[in-house]
Amino acid sequence: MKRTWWKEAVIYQIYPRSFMDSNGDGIGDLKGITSRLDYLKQLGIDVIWLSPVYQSPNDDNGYDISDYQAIMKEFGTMEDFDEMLEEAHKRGIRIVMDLVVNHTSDEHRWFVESRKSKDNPYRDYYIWRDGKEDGSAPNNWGSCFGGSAWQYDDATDMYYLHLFTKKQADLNWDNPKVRQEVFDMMTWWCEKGIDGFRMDVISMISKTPEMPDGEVHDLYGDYNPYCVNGPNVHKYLQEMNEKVLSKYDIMTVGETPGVTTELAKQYAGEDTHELNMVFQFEHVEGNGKYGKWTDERVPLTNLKKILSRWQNELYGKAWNSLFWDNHDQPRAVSRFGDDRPQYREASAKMLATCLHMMQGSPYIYQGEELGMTNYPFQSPADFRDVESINAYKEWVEDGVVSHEVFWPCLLTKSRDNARTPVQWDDTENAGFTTGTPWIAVNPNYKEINAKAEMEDSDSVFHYYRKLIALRKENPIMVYGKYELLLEESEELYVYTRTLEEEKLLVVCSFTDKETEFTIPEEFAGCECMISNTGNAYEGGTVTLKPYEAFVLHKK
Ligand code: TEU
Ligand code: CA
Repeated sequence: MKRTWWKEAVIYQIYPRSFMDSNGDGIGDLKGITSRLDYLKQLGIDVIWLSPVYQSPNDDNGYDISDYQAIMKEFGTMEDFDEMLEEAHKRGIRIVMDLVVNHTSDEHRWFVESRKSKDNPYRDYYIWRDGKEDGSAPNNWGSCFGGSAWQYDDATDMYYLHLFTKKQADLNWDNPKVRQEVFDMMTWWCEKGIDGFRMDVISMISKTPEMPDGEVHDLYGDYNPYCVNGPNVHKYLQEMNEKVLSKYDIMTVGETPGVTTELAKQYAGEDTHELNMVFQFEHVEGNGKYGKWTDERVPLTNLKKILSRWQNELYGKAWNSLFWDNHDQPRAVSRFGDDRPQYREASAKMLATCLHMMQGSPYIYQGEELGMTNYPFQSPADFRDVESINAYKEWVEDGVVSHEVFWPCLLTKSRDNARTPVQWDDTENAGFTTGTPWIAVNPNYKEINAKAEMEDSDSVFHYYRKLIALRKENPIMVYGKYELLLEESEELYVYTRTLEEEKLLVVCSFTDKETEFTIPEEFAGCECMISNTGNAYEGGTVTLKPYEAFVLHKK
């Protein structure tokens, strides 16, 4: 397996709107990020993945871009960006940009032109179709954020495709001019000195031209078989690699909903010349009752099965990303751990251990390193996210399910859980802003905040710092081969990593009960690399505390 810097890197995701506000308007911004680079340096991360900072009308918080070469006014200026990049580089931190090119905002210059007339030079930049004979949408596809995936447009009496909101029009990647525009824009950013791209829904850029009706699972027809991993996606990524990516020493990660391990070997294969790594979603989706909405947990055995399959099948062939949460997911500790006060810290550290010891590049979502939790939403008016707002309307207000049934699902899975401001200290608004925050601050900021955790050597923050530092000293964490033990256990996630003579035993308890565990013979007397309890074990059968985690190192 080739050794590369991006396999060894730990990546920290910043959702700028909620990270740090520098000017009191309640919205996080670039100067805010620059002011916290020393914090990130102390944590020890190598790379920042910056969620979109481009000009945008913010229908989907920047994932609807109206100018790829301008900075969103609320976030600052291009000078602020350059300063942030320079200051990050000074500290040895790289910056990876979010590249959202499956769609643009309907306010992007290309779309403004495209919708004007059927013979506009930009017409074919987007996906236009005639309605059915009765005037209804071209097919039954539903958009990811509710409603039809087609929007009727008066000017030319045709529909355009939007897999996300109607202000996010899908680009037509089959048009070579579109590809060239995107590649030129990417080159422009690379020349500026950025360090890579996280590519939004890149598995969805190539659509099956026929576009038949999809199977109806819940409210609308499913576009997935016709839009995800479409016919030309690999061809287009290879072209992008040849024309742009291969010219720079950058990191690329494809956000690839619907990717399988087989396909990952193509998207992110060692020698396939597409991307460096993928984000796969199997462990964070799939058990929804109403579309993605559910309040149920995935059983640990399922989680292990999924993660282990990814570990084993990609080994030596392709590279994966590791994550428990991001800006689209609930908070890790609330979802996979236990956010009750007596268990929050232990379970947050346990989850970190479990993830960072696996093979792949670990991603930390802002606030995860503090063990930040889901938000206690009280009413639908608390939500800011277009997905949550639309879902409530479509499922509850339109009478599909009752408020009582749907509400716990929204609470559990709303993306806004991840989007409340980072809790910096115990002053008003958690030190995020001196103004009124655009989304409420979690009321638990007096207990959970960066300042308090930096002062406490036993905090979740310092545990993450230690894990990140260990990765730098122990190539086995990056390159060792994974093997799952105790497949059937619903309480314990135990695995080993092996690199030549060296071996790690990773033991993680996912339960609030004490559990018995027998340390395999070969690890008896081995050094403890990290532990969230401070317990030291010689070997034999031991009683683990709730959410205990430790790693033994055989050299
Ligand atoms: O998300 C795409 C994606 O995979 C969605 O299906 C995601 O699961 C969604 O948030 C459903 O809960 C990316 C971005 O990460 C997301 O923030 C954007 O809203 C979306 O693309 C459109 O650009
Ligand atoms: Ca601001």
